[in-house]
Amino acid sequence: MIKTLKKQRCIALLLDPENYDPEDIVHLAGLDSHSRPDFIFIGGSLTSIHPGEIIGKIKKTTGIPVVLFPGSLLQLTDMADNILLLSLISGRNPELLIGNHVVAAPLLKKMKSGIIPTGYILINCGVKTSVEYMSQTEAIPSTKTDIAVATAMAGEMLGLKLIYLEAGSGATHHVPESMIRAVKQAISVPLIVGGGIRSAREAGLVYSAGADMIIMGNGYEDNKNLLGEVCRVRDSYRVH
Ligand code: 1GP
Repeated sequence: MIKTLKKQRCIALLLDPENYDPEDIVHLAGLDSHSRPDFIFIGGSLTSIHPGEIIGKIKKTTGIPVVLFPGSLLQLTDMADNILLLSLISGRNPELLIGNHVVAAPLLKKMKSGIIPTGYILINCGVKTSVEYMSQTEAIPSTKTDIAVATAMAGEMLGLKLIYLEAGSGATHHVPESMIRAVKQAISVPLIVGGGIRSAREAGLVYSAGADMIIMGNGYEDNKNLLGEVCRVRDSYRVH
């Protein structure tokens, strides 16, 4: 995934196993290349359904690469092409900075999925989101660009291969463009941005601020046509 992100702008569709609808897979399998996401992220805050089986079905039916975006250790599986090894570097919860990684390391070592060490940075964009509550951390205020920049820089210096600026699922607005722009200028690893992107216009603003990939979750669940519209915006940012 990192190689692809270094080459071109991308979009990932986030599916939560808790809201799994087999119709989504049928819909995704029928899309042409101009309306298909580059990746499907699977993950969520709660786990009553293990993502492994769903990932297998998505890969077989759609051929789209799947990335595990684990909400907790309970969701680990090697069915995905890649696993984001998330370090919640905006927070100060030691379990999410190193504790869970120690528990998971022996299992991850045996897995065949590519591990992507990821600096996960929560930005407060209007509401307290599930991830902020569940992680028992405080998100960086959306006005504190300097703190977000320093956090992303520290993540890269620690060796993380990807920075994820996250407004959180259901955020009232996406991460501000000024913050995206400043973070992008300060790092050389790919930057992904998600949370609160609800229209093709907003996707365009986030790309134009410098996001290498945007993540869309609720927007797709509410309106399946939005995916095609956002993919067209993505394509307009690709060099032809
Ligand atoms: C959440 O960034 C993702 O982790 C997607 O957020 O559901 O608001 O699109 P939305």
